[in-house]
Amino acid sequence: MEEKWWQRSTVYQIYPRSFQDSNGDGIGDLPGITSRLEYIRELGADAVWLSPIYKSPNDDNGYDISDYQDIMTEFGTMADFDAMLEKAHSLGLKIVMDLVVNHSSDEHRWFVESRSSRDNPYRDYYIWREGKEDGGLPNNWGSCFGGSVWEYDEKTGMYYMHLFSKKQPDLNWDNPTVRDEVFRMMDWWLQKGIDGFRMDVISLISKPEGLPDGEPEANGYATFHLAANGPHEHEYLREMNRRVLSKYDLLTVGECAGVTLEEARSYANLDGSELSMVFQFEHMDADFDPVLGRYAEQHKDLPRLKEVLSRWQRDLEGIAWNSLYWDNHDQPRVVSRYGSEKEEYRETSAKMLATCLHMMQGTPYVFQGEELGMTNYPWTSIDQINDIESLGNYRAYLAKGLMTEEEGIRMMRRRSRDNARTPMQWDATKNAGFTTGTPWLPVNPNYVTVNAAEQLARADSVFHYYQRLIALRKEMDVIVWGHYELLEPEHPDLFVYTRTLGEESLLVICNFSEEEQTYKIPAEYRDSEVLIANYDTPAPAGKLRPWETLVLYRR
Ligand code: TEU
Ligand code: CA
Repeated sequence: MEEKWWQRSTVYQIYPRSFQDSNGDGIGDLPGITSRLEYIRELGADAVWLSPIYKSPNDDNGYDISDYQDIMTEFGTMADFDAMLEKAHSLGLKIVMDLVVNHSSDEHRWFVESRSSRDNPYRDYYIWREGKEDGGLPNNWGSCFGGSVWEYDEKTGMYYMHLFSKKQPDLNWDNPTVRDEVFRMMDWWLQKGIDGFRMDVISLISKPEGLPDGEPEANGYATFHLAANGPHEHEYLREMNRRVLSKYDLLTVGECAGVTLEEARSYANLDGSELSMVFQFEHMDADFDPVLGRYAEQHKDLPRLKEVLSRWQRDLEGIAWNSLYWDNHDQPRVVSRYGSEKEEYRETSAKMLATCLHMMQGTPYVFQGEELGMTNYPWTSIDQINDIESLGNYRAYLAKGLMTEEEGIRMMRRRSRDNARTPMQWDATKNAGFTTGTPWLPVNPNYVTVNAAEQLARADSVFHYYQRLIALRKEMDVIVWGHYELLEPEHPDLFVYTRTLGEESLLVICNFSEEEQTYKIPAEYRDSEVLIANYDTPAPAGKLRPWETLVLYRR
């Protein structure tokens, strides 16, 4: 099969609000991004995924769009966008836009029309239902952000569905006019010259027939994931592909909440009939509490994490394409999650985690600041939190008596999406060089030591380590195409795997712990070249040091 450009690429994700402010209002913006594109080029990434920059009232920081063909006021103008796109292309960087079309903002003119009367022509653009006979809600699904997915609208006496906030009403994809509108809008952006789409919760667009109740969870509601992989999902994506995507050479990645491996083989099939790849969540769930889910004490379970990642490696090979990620704007920082925040180990563990992911098959995604080993924020009060999901769930859990305030704050430190959204740490000057004003979210106090300027100036920094990993993928077919095999599946602290392509093979060894581990390198790799490692001296025979990683290459 002919190689696609995105199969050897690494994507850098920007959360625009937190990347670079250019005018001192404390909010990142498009001119700010433009001024930092060289930095991304320096890292070696091939493409940038921009979280939403469209017009939005910012109930969910841009994931609630009120005009798909205009720019968010705080971020700049369409002229700023065009300048950014041009600069990116001149540097050889592709631009992948976030496409949020499972829902719009309630301030989008479609919804303003839709809610105005039962027979408005836009009524059927959204999902309206009557309450149950007994006066109950149309069904028992719970929103991702806490509470029901149904909001009662006085004006017309019916409920509309919102899988996310009530300011994010779900679009009705079963209405062909909605699909026409969305496809036309996508084409408009593609005509501008963008290089792909990251499709927000695209797995949720086809709702199941009859919207049946589900089994309630600890919070009293059935999961909104009941809407995942619905009856017309693949039909709609194939239609999108046929009518829009197939006309261009794009990177498309579907964010697929609730996706199974079986489903992914269809979404991300190498035949190109739907999308290039998906973001799956199974490995993100591997440390969740079995009952309380993600807002509970984490359970590091390396055998489980290995099982999940290895299964995706194995079962998509030759059939579909993987995306590889630890961090994004919805996840706590991976160093705080699976590595160490301790100063003596932070960088070592960040490099280990990077190696573990970047030696796998798929397209790696690096979220802003991950390449510096940025960590979670030490939140001390709920008042510091901005994220709608964190606030909604915090309130819901407290109201249900599932946790105390103190436990709630501890959960925010472990889990809040705002851990990923604190401003990018550029240098050691005030506000980490992010803004001259007051940043919209606080800057992590560790910016004085953890920042890009310091790391660019130091050869053994996390930044330069990522740079090497990204360059290796460019040079080595075995990283792109090698067959994956997991070794030591049951080991509680070591993640070890091989990649093999013809005569070439890699042995990837990762110590996911602060303890020294005993490990005997398999005989066939004893004299192999060290491709990359996070210690600059060889490990003592039969041992691995805290958070150690090394990749051995043999041919
Ligand atoms: O997230 C979708 C999603 O599935 C959530 O469950 C997400 O994984 C959760 O917040 C993790 O804790 C997407 C966007 O990435 C997110 O930022 C938006 O808030 C959401 O859709 C609604 O558009
Ligand atoms: Ca600004």
